[in-house]
Amino acid sequence: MKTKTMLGMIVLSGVLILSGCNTNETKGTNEHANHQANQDQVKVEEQVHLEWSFNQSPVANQEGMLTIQVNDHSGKPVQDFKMNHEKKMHLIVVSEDLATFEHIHPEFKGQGRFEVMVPFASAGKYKLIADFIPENGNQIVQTHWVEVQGEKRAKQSLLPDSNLTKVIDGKEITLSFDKQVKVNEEVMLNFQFKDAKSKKPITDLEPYLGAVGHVVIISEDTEKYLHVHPMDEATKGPDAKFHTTFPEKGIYKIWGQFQQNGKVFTVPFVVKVS
Ligand SMILES: [Cu+2]
Repeated sequence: MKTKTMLGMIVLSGVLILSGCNTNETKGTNEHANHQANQDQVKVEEQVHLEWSFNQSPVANQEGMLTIQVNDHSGKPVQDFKMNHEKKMHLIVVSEDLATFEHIHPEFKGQGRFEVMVPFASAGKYKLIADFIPENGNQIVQTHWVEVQGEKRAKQSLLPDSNLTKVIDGKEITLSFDKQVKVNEEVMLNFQFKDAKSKKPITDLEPYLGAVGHVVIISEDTEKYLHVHPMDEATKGPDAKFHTTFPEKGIYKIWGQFQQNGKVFTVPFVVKVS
């Protein structure tokens, strides 16, 4: 009975809003055209129950093996999952203060079971966000909190960036919007890439998980999760454009993930939505 109650709580806490061009059945320009229709479908329903377990209680600086068991509402394992951007499950791991971010891919072992090693840099609370599509269902997002023991670090406060240009791995990345960012209004995010030294536009971005980039956006309270895919998945730069709609006012952290020369890089931004 206790397990049942806990599962129920996990299901409830998994009710997140997904918006933006973030669904997966459509590609490229169609993605945007279907945006409205898809948005209704991705409301998380009680299609599945997730059981989250670690092989040992998680400790900072030690990788723990996480198992996620996905069962249907009658308790039977979900037999298969749709490929979604080259993976059957995407797992985002963020610290409570959003200072750390991991995007990893649990391996499907059959019988509804996924396994992955999860790294935790320090002690504290982490939110795990699983994003997947059962073979006969719609996209599902469910979340789970985990308390990590061991060495602590100071909590970082989330402050909006005054400058939306960052330098990562020798690349200068600027985030801009096509208009003022307001709640419930679709906005276009443009990531522009230059070589940090020569200032030359970067035009050799490589596909990462089947698209030029992936953008994950999480609200300050970690309750809102947006996974956004590009409008033109095939572009190589210097611009990568994404559409999204922020569902509530407040501060959000945005992580853009891109690839060049075989290496994935992650660029974080913090913005305020009024
Ligand atoms: Cu992923």
